[in-house]
Amino acid sequence: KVTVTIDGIKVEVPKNYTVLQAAKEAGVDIPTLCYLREINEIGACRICVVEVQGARALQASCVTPVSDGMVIKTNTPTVREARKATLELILSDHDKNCLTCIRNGNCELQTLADEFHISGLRFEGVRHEGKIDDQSASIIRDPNKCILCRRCVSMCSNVQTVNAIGVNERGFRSVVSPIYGMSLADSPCINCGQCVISCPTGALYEKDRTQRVWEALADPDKFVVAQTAPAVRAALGEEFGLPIGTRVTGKMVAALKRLGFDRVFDTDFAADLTIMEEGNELLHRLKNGGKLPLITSCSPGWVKFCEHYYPEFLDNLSTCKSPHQMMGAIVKTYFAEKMGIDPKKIYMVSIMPCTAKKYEIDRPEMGHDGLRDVDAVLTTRELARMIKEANINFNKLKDEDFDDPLGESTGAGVIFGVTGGVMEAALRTVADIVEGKDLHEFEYTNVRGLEGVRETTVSIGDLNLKIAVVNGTGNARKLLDKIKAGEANYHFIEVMGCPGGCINGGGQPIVPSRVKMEVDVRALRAKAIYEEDKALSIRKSHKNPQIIKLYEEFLKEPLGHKSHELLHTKYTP
Ligand code: HC0
Repeated sequence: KVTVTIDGIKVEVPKNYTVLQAAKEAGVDIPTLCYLREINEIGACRICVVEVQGARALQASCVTPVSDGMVIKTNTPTVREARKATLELILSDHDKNCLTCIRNGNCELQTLADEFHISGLRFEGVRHEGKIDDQSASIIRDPNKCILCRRCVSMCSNVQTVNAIGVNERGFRSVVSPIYGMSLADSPCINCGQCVISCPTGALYEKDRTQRVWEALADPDKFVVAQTAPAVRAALGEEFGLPIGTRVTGKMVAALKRLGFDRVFDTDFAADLTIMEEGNELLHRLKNGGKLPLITSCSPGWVKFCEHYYPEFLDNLSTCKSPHQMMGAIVKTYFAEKMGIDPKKIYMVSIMPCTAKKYEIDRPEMGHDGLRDVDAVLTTRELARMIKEANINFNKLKDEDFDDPLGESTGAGVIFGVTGGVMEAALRTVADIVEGKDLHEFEYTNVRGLEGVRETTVSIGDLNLKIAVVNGTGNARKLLDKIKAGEANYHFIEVMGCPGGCINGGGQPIVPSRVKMEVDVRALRAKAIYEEDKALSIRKSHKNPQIIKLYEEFLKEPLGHKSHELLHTKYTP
């Protein structure tokens, strides 16, 4: 430990701390901009500068290590003036159309400009005029809003190891983009959107489909169906000022009904359906010498990562479509038939915490009989936008239930939203099938947690299943490299493309860096998911009465003919 004095306050902190961390400990806030805890700690923007006694120049607190006896001042005229000048220089080359910016009200640059009382701009000079890249199915890049903080680059390269974007050119001409100025659509971008939720400004954002959905809702010839992903309910409330980790399932359903959706179904139901298919796929592969490890394929960012970087593992991917695609296929067949609706009139909208789902629905595999399984994907943020636009007082809504029959779901379905959830849901069902009974012990807490890679062995009957759970494609890369090197082997692996799983998807509410410094957003949202699991009376997918009915009335059996036609696909290099 070392002792430092910050603004006259003495604190004892570990000696590997930075000045920024020590200040936090002392209760002193230092403004930051390029800083993103544990992801981008590079001291590039110099908003966080402080005076360190004895040092010749101001020091960037996010990268300056503490030393014993250090005396730091965070609020002197020199410090304030330096920070203000930096901010004004950034603003001098920034598109300042804040009122029409997607991040208006949730922009870290705007917040700082307000806090620093920027009332005029001293510097006006040459400005960048970059071209907006809107070719990707998921993500739009606006270089005119980019402040070169590199948060997105660190996320894309160091955490996700996708390396789709980097800093190109040098000096004033520097630009964050894919190489050779190509579009994100032509780059190895996996559409995970982690860059979007890392961006402090409006330089990266999702391809907004709210207008398309408004048009569908207004079309009397369309039967518009919504489905909501497991993780949306654990985060949507944040857009309306509710604390991180507030569950808003009932309000979310009520809001969707107010918006005019003809039916509101639950992707959790389809997650239960996925477990029926994928659990049996695992048992089938184990029994018949199929390709192992079986690797989950419900995260479209992960699937694209696998296609780009590890095509030799494509046969390992589960052939199950992701749950929301399965839902679309079932709505446009089973449900349409039951209701006597022409499937061509059904407009299927998936509300997802994910930007990659926007890309997934356009994949050629994801349709049948000339119809797309899903017609539009809205992120959690876009749904919030629609609710606000419709002037619905979200927080005052009374809880409502999902519609029948595809709104019924289990605790196993809801935990899909957090890393480890698909694995646990699958184990709950596989164990019952193998043991031939309704087991009372079905919480697999050893597959829970937010560590990047978790490995364990689970004994079920005669089976000793070696399993791994991975979140974030950077961790998937590590694990696959180990398998390739013959250093590890498994029967079943769950991979989610985003760190923490869908709760931290690229379509979720954007939490400012300064809040992420204080709390683990992922842990809070995960808690909400596990609470919902506990609150549900049925917690195993195969016990879902509507799933049982779907098989009786339509699919007949898992991995059967109809399932293959509608619910499965294949990924080829
Ligand atoms: Fe997920 Fe899903 S759990 S990918 O993480 O499998 O996005 O929430 O909707 O489809 O169910 C995201 C979340 C989903 C799907 C489900 C899966």
